[in-house]
Amino acid sequence: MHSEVAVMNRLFFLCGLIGWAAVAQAEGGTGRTFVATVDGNGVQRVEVVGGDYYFEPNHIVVKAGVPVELVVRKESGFTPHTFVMDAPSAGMRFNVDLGEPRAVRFTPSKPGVYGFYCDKQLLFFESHREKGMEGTLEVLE
Ligand SMILES: [Cu+2]
Repeated sequence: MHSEVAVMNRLFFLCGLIGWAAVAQAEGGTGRTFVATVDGNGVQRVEVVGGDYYFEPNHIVVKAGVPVELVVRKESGFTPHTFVMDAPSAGMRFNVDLGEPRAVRFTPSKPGVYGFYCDKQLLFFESHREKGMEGTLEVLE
């Protein structure tokens, strides 16, 4: 009986945690969402900055089948960073060294949620990705 109560309490506690995490995510507590619009040339322009150890914005929403011009650059600092997208099935595969602003052009071919990240890692330390340098590109129909 007692153990059942303990299990129920634990379940309630977990549900609370998950609810809290969902709210924190929706409020963008650790990042920002950018919803791309299609400009006069029919291109979705997106700018992303990478730094120690984040991408801003870290949640990008684009439309499928419309060209994207993604301009990536690095926040000042000595730590090298990259922007890696590895979703060849959706027409998106590139690995860019961040520095001066650089444009990457692609057309997302398939709706879905795709992760991007920095693939740098210093020796045996945590990778930049593990330190939070990652984000999601959401491709809508
Ligand atoms: Cu990095």
